[in-house]
Amino acid sequence: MAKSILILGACGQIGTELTYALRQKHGKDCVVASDIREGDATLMASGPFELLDATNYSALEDVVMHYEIEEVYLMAAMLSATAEKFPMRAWNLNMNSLFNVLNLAKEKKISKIFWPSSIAVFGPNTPKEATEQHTIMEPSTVYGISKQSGERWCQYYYEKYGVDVRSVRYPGLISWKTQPGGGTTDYAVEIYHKAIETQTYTCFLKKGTTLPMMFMDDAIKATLAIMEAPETQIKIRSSYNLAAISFAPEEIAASIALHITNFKMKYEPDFRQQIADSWPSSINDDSARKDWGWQHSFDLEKTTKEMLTNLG
Ligand code: AKB
Repeated sequence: MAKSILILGACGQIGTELTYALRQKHGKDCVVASDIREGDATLMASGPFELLDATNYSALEDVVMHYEIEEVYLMAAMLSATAEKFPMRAWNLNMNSLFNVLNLAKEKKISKIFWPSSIAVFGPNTPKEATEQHTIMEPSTVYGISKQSGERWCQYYYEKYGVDVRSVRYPGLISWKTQPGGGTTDYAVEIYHKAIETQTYTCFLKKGTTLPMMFMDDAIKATLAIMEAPETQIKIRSSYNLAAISFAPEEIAASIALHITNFKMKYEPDFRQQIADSWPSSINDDSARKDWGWQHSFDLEKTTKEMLTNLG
């Protein structure tokens, strides 16, 4: 029998594409999308949708019981830049939604969880290059603190209660279907929109700020792969390092200029520079590659081509 899946935060940058991918794989009626507000017309027409606040345990439990949900993908979160402005709101959203799904699994109302962590779990004292799976963390942002705490709780629920929770540390994600909101790596999406609209972009990070990034198709592929892997292959229950490409603003600008020859970039770093400076510039994801066969497909050139073709 087909399994029932619930996506929390289905209208966001990752949630939208995850909803389409899971519906294609399992059939549209098996995948319930939910968010605190409705998504665009295409998403709303693609299958069942519930207005749902992931921090409201009883509303969440009602939806889970009504649809006999087995798997939950918790994509609702406040990202790094917005979380610095609203620390308590970020903490409440990011932690309470996670506790709600972990407790549903502890009570055997659902059987599997996907929860995304982030490169934001690392901090200024973390070695920057090829950052290892297990290393100094000490995140210095509200978002990073919530993701690191979340990782500890995932591991705890797995060890104490046998909760099957799986997670990857997403790098910055580049996509054209839905815009990101409130992140530090968002510049790597905005730049394509502005390049097409005005052939100019003012970057809020300075030259030389190299960050780990990934095209959305790869992120979705990783998410489906870790969730489908046999339980014995999941050896890390906090969250797996996950990597594809790393680049600085001037490198993405150069890759755009190969297609839009009059493209010009200016730099006006703001408060997000400090967040970016606290994160690694590249990630070692050997464990994900070894344990469940992770492989990325998109380099920067291929990403730029996809973005410009689909947005143009
Ligand atoms: C952000 O910039 O906050 C996110 C992330 C790296 O988790 N994209």
